Amino acid sequence: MSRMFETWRHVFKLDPDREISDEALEAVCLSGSDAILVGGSSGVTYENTVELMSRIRRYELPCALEVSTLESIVPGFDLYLIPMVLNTDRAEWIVGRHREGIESFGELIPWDMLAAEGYIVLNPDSTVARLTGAETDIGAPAAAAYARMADKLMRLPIVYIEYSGTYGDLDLVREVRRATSEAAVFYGGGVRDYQAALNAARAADTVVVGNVVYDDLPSALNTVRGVRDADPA
Ligand code: 1GP
Repeated sequence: MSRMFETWRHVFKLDPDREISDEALEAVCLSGSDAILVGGSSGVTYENTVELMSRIRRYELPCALEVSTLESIVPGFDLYLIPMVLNTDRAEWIVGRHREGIESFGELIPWDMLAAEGYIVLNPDSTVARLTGAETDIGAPAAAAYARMADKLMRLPIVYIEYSGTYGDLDLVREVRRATSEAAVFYGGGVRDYQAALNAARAADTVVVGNVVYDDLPSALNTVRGVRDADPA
């Protein structure tokens, strides 16, 4: 398994189903962010994933695919992140689709380029929560228990606190981080400016910034500085 994500403090998540101009993409890729994560909860196809990957490939930073459907797995990324939703009772999102993928691709899977993410989905209004039937109404103790399970029992290398679309409870994120020892804690959701990024970076190992790229690019670029400023010089 690749552990290249362990050095990532700031990541931009780009959605293949959304338009981004060449100028905006260049600004994002030259922003000083540590990596680009390609992924989305709906409308992701092989074609739009190839297209976005090849545009990002003009730049030097690492580029990872967060696999959401079997049809959109494109070769050529540096890393493949495999989400497993922990707080759902729908097994297809924990192990079901994964089993199908392993059955279909079998020997072709480059295991050393994969890393699993234990997702804890916490915004009930997000597409990912609706899609996966996530039980979002859980408190910090339950989230920390999921994280500990991911870290200690399942040995997942990443725990991903997903508030997609809304800024989350950073006390919960801190509690999750305290509960894990090996896994990296990713935080994503509603990081839209410098201060939100700085605070999230103090709570999590890696901060994922998505939507604001499409709504307010200058503010999105400031999140890189926010995350940098969270660390002592
Ligand atoms: C989404 O966690 C990411 O998967 C980032 O969330 O789009 O709210 O920044 P936002």
